[in-house]
Amino acid sequence: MAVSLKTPLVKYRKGEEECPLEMNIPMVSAIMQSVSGEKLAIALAKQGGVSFIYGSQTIEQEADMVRRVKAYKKGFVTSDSNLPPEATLGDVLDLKTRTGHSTVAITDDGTAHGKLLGIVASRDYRLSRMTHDLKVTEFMTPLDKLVTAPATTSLHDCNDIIWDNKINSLPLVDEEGHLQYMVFRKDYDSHKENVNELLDANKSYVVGAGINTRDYAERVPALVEAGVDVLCIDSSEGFSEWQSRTIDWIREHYGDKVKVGAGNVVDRDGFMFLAKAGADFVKIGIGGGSICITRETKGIGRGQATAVIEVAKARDEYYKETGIYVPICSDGGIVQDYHITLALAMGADFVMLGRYFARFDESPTNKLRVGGNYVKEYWGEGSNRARNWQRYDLGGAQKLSFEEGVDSYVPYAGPLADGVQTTLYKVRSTMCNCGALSIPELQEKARLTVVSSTSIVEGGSHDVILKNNVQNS
Ligand code: MZP
Repeated sequence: MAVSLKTPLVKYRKGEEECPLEMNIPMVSAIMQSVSGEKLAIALAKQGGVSFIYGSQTIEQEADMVRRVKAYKKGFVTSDSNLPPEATLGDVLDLKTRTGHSTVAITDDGTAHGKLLGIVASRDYRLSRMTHDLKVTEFMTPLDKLVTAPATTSLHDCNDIIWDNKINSLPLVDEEGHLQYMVFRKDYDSHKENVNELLDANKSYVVGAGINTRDYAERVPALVEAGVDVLCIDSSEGFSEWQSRTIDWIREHYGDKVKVGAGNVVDRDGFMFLAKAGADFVKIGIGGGSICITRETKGIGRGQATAVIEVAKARDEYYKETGIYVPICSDGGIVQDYHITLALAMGADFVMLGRYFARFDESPTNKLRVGGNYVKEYWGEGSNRARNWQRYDLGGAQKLSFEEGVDSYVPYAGPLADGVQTTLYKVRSTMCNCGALSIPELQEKARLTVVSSTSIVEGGSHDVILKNNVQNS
């Protein structure tokens, strides 16, 4: 399907300039301890989205996480048995990815959909699969001939490796300097530039990070120094002078170079306030998160769809007035995959998800077996477990006075890449149904209609006995 899910992450003068930071998919991960660690950030960036590393940790810890994501080299796609035997250099791949890989395909854009430039294989791979995929083995030569660099060579040293034109190989080592993979080139010379560009150029994945309105004067410089690409003020209530002051401080010290989103708001006034304050994007949502009990405890918030529709109108109005397009993010409450498409159709430029990403292998929480099923832990930033008082602080005491979030389990869902790819197939498919090949086209063409609860029941399977539910006696 030739559907583009490209979307802007930060504001720009639409029609006059390119957006300085775009995403290939409209998904970002929530600024939460139980969601956005470095592993998830790398896995999501590989799919074209962006993680916001959680801010409810020390400045040093957060900056270190950002640094490690940025140190990870772009251009590698993990794959294994799904590598098509007929793959040759230059092919466009659509690889299914999974962990425990034994081969890595190097593609020109670092995603599974890019052009195949080379293949990295582990020792195991060679032993177990060499005889099966003859075409793949064309990229390989016997292992003993491949060790052309000292075992201490690190990825960063690729520049210095003297290529042996006969075998066209490059050893890659792990963090401790042990040889892990070899890069093989079939006809190195004709692809030299591509390979050099990927392995010598310091391409890294885009990563975001959460900040708060208290310690920004220390946290922002540390994150910028670590290489962060975009920041977001993480707060349950964004329509506040504290956010405006935080943005002012960033503009004063970094001008427009440091990108910062703000939120959360739920109406036109909130959006206008943050847009005028200089936010690079605005996040929408109060009380709709799966782990959130803000509405129950404080009685504030708004239905997510109502909030997104109103804020999207305000964004368009602001663009007409100023020529500046400030992207908006629908944050929280996504349960079904189609909720993402709905949020986009209602006007969101991208969505932020917590529960969704917490379910995957790469989230930083424990995988447990509960009642015969695998689950992962997932807790709110307003829970006693996270104790993120800065997110809920409105200028009072420096503590979490009462809980606004719960500690919970979510069903385990395997590797992120598989989950995200399935979700996006569905999003693209719905877009095709609406005759839309891009997100702006979806927003223009989709027809939204209010449905009754009877219609929702009708929309699922009904009045049949599902075979899966029949107990064998
Ligand atoms: P969800 O994707 O799990 O439905 O919602 C995730 C969002 O809930 C986060 O991005 C954040 O805005 C919000 N959140 C995080 N912690 C809490 C809480 O403890 C919360 N109340 O509402």
